[in-house]
Amino acid sequence: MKSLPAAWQAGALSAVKNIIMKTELDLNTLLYWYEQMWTIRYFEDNAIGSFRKGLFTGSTHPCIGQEAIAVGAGAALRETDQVLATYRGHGHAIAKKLDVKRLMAELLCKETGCSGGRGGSMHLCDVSKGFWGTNAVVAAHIPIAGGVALSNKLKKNGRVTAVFFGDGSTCEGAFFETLNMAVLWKVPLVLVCENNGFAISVPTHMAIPIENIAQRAQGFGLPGVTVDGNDPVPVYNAVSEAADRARRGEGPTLVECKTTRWERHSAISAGKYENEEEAMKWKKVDPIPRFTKALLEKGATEFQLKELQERAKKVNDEAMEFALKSEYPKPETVGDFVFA
Ligand SMILES: Cc1ncc(C[n+]2csc(CCOP(=O)(O)OP(=O)(O)O)c2C)c(N)n1
Repeated sequence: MKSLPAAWQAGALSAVKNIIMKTELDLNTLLYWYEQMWTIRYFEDNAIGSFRKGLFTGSTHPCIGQEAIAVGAGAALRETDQVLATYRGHGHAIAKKLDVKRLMAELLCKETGCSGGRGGSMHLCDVSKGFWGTNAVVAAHIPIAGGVALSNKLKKNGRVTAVFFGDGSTCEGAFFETLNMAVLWKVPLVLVCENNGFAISVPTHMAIPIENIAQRAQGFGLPGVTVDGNDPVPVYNAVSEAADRARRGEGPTLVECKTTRWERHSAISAGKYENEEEAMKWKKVDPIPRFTKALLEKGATEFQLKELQERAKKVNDEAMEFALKSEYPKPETVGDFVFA
């Protein structure tokens, strides 16, 4: 595999304007985001660790390095709004306030899991929280999200649907078809592309001949914007604006968040960076230390930050314990939730 493409060097990202110090957001809100980012990071550490210990099979797709998108976008949405995501969706489920215990139990396929242990890592769902699920099929959830958004429009309930997907998904027909209909019918949909520079082992520039995925919006008549996805504040600003626009009845917006994928594509697949030195350089854009620095400059104390990080770890330690102690679904319940 080739080393990281030039447009993806750490320098290119840090050149993107960091607007955190200009934002109106208060420190407490930003501290909550910080805790959420750590909650996602520890969750993913536990997910990878559990897989390696053989606590579950299949696979798992960590979003380590991409936490700022889930947190920034999640903060821009209302509790009643709906979210759909890909298999790389643990962070989005946490940002949508799903119970971390039930999420970890789902990864371990336990009956206490959010999907009753039937889904595992790639099929997390809790409709009561507006989390309409993660999906293993690339781009398959994008038209579903369009349908959910259309239903909001017809019901006039003021809800917005946000759908998260990778750069590779934007090569699928389902993505283009959804854009076309969503613009035509002005549905309240926010499309968030998490451009992490790779689709499994294929660098984005080898599959997509344009600089920014947001340019794809031009051909469909909707606004497209590219932001630094390793900072939750620009993500929050862009998704807030997109959600406001959707709520005003003006239709969908495409928000591209440039980010990094630290780990291999998934716990079982290829796609580890060939050039480790390059990958290490890349890690300099880790959203957590970057956000830490910004928070300290904004007046947070080291002590406050340490406490929040520890709390995030404790939540995950407890979730792990809960998941391990939970039972597997009973064999006689195999037909439950199945309809024909
Ligand atoms: C329809 C379909 N085609 C192929 C696959 C195999 N596959 C799983 S993930 C993936 C790459 C997707 O990359 P991207 O959309 O950039 O998302 P990322 O994994 O980087 O978050 C592929 C090809 C699949 N799951 N579904």
